Amino acid sequence: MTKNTTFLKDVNDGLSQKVKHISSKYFYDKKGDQLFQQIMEMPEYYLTNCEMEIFKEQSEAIISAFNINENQEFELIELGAGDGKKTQYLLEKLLEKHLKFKYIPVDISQNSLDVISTRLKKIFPNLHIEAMQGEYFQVLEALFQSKNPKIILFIGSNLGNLNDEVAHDFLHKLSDNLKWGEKLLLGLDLIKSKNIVLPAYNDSAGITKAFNINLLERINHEFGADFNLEKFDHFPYYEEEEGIAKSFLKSKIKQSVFIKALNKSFEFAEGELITTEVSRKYNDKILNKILENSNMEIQEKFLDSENYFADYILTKK
Ligand code: AVI
Repeated sequence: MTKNTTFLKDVNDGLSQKVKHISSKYFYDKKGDQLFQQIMEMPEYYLTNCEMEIFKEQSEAIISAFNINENQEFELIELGAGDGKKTQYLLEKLLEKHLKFKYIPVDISQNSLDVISTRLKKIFPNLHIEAMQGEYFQVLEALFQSKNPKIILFIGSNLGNLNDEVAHDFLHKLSDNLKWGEKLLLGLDLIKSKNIVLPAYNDSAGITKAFNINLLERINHEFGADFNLEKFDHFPYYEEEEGIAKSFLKSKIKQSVFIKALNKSFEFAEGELITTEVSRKYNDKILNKILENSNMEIQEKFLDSENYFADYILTKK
């Protein structure tokens, strides 16, 4: 199946359910990538600044925790690399130390990979970089072909966009591929109060709204659908006890939407929701539960000054 037919099938399946949903992995077309870049600049979206601070201030300590053998070339693999602006601090320090490594950014978006490769080659002419396009689950095998030791970066709380079961399966699969002592640097947003989390998913400039609605625009473009973008609202939700920020698209009226590529109409009641994203927030207990029996354990945790965000170093046992 091509990427596009999988997307079409997922749209059909998701909109045919009693509780409608479309996966957030489809947010990231070219416009979606740009909107996400803008979200990261929003004052309400604290995640990026907090993790940036950790990388800026604590890269030296993070590298120590990696326990790198200076005589051995290793691979630094970044899953969901995005724009690489945080990783830049780590790369700078690794290069300063003349450590031998290849940086492999992996992303679903070829566009993001092109941007990151061009930018990093300009800043670090000596950096050995080899980008890989694909979805995390699908590229794992290809990534573990080489015998060199690996350090995996999975930052930006990207894990949070997977529900707990999928996150569990993913980390277990990743762990199965790691050798004893190899590390995973896992950046996770921590559970905190609603008055901080909710605005991050509902910025006053309306960028997150545009990011969510762009999913419908994408379906219009790619599959000849007639979603009226004015007739859907961005609806964010967060409760601290649950610790999961959720985004929905809410139908403002009772309406019918035709998708040409499926030759099918879908009915929406007034106020009906389409789930488009979950962004889980974590604490040690939740992470340990997900890691149960994975043969990976928390070795160290780096926090920002507000204690909003954590970069965990996990070690394979
Ligand atoms: C990529 N991911 C970790 C972001 C998040 O916070 O869940 C995506 C995002 N969705 C809305 N704003 C940002």
